[in-house]
Amino acid sequence: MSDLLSAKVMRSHQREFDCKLLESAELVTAKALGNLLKKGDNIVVGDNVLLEKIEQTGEFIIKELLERKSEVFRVLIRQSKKKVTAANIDYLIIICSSSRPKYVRGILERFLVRAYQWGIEPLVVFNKMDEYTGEDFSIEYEVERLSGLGVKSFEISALNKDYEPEYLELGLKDLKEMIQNKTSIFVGKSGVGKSETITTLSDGKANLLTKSVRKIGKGSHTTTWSELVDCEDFYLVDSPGIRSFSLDDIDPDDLIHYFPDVEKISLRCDFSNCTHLPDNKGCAFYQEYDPDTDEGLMVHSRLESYLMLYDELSSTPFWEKKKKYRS
Ligand SMILES: Nc1nc2c(ncn2[C@@H]2O[C@H](COP(=O)(O)OP(=O)(O)OP(=O)(O)O)[C@@H](O)[C@H]2O)c(=O)[nH]1
Ligand SMILES: [Mg+2]
Ligand SMILES: [Zn+2]
Repeated sequence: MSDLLSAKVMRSHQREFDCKLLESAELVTAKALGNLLKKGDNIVVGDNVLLEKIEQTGEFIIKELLERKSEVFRVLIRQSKKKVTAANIDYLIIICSSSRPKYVRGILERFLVRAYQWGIEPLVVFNKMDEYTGEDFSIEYEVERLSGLGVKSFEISALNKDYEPEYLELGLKDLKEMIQNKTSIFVGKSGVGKSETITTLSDGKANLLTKSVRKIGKGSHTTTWSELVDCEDFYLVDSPGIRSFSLDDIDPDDLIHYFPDVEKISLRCDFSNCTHLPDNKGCAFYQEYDPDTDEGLMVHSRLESYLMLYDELSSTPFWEKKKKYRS
């Protein structure tokens, strides 16, 4: 048997994968053997694999899927298993628009839940700053709120590379520096500028991969739903696979673990079954944080997001969903 080659999965089709050989940076198409696919999760973009080259035919076969350091996934409640859409992601880049479409804090909060669930560090990008007026929301308040969670925010204009941050310290250059040698996945509402930002960050390289893969790859590429954009010094994913903002695959009782700041305070409530409503006795949120102070306001606004999502997830009890899907 010939030596195995280390490679990274750049695009996935049904059973064929465009892989980049790590040593030569050459792009090749590789097949996965049936038993590898059946054993566990599918092979997804970002996966690190070992390939064997069949000398007679020149074909590449994926022999081994290497351990993942992170996974982007949803839970398939019916089958009680995870559906992974990307692997080995370092940053979840949540793009918000500062003009149109309007900034919606609720969407940001949902993606933060995913970041904590997946164990991937979130970075928040306020794009379209060239059109920011301050009428719809205060970016300074949002940034302060995020920094209270330990989340970094960047202020950019994907269309105008020379835009300098006015309200924040961090801009496009800082974002680019941050993602060097890392793999980042972009999420956000349609129209916020994910593709535009990827194009800007990649300095036009975003299109190179598509062209070269088309040349090498076989058959139609219309089934492609996710790809890793090779920017030489870093990788970016613009994934249509996670466009849904719904969190309904999360057990409401697990939700608090994905609000680490809320969870920390809730441990100080007098009763372990405290529901953190204003008339609850001994609730740490009302005893310790006055909403009339700056800090209190932020704590209560995070609590509000948590309670709203908890209600939403509880409206169809998790076990009901499970039963419904099972029958
Ligand atoms: N003024 C301004 N417009 C921008 C900026 N970034 C993106 N746009 C425009 O906003 C529109 C949407 O940008 P896209 O990059 O396609 O948005 P997207 O998030 O990829 O949207 P989907 O692919 O639908 O999810 C395009 O017309 C962009 O040119 C910006 O910084 N400033
Ligand atoms: Mg797009
Ligand atoms: Zn409480």
